[in-house]
Amino acid sequence: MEELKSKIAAYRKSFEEALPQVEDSQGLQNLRNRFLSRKKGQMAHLFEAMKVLGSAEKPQAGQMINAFKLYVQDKLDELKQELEVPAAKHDTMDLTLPGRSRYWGSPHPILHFKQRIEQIFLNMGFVIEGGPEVETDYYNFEALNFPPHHPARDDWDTLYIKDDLLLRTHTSPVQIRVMEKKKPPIKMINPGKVFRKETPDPTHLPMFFQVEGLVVDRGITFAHLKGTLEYFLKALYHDKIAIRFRPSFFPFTEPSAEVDIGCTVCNGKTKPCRVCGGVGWIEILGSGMVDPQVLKNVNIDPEKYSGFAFGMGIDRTAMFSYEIPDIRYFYENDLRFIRQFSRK
Ligand code: 2NL
Repeated sequence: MEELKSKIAAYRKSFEEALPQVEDSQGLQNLRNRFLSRKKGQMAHLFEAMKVLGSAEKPQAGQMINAFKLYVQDKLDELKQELEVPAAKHDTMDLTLPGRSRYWGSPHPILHFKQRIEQIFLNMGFVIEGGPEVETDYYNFEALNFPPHHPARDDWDTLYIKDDLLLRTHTSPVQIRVMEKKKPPIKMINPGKVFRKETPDPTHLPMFFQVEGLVVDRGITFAHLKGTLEYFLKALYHDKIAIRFRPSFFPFTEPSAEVDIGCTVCNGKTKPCRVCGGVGWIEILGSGMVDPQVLKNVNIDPEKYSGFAFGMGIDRTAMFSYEIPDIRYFYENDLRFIRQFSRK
């Protein structure tokens, strides 16, 4: 019995020495044969040696040899897997396949559209300005010639913080602030957030983006307004886009005009068009010659200087351009929506 025990210990030791030397499946097979071969293996040898023991000792001896055998089998199976896995991986990996592309992130569609607009005006020599989102009644309404009881001043439309403090309802106060500080020539645009008291629906949100522009200098006429806006719209869409000017009214411009472009989807040819409703035209900009009273309010002499201004909704125009049916999609942060605008 003692002899058997020391044999098992010696075999175990030689197995443990041999195991880390195995480098490939051939080496593994050799080791397996050396220990587990039915006839000549070390295990067969041990079972042979057991035969000489008395019947009282046999069960314990059998247990010891079996435990050793299981141990050897386990270790060999383990090593077999280790040797096989990398080989299998190599066999199934198709090195000619293109790599998996990674998503790099992209500008939000509103930001992207805003940057396209900015670039067109930068190319025409405009500068980009900005200003506060919390404004006073004076900059948001008074300086812009809104009469005291104009409906826009109603707190039905405007989000008031205090009596004289409100969230700007348009970006125009920035132009007033710029005209107060810098004297003509002024050639600027100012994009930014504006706020209105609205219940969210497919075309309204209490916060959205606008971009406004202002040019003030000696001798600025409606022809400059028309040429600039036509150039801008042709750059934003394409040279052949139809453009029309319609008379309109704003408290801060006189005369005023709204600008429409021909529907880029149906061009007025299909009656119920999902973009223009079959009208054929889309209202895209408001504009006009700066009212002389507004110039006086910022101490610019309207006898010497004149100017034109315009404004447009960024969200609204992006919705139309990308055919997005609901403004709320822009702000839900659903990546399935956002990633459609990624520049791959
Ligand atoms: C629209 C129309 C407009 C202006 C904005 C403006 C600003 C100053 C003086 C005169 Cl300081 N005008 N801005 C002028 C005409 C139209 O916006 O539909 N916006 C979304």
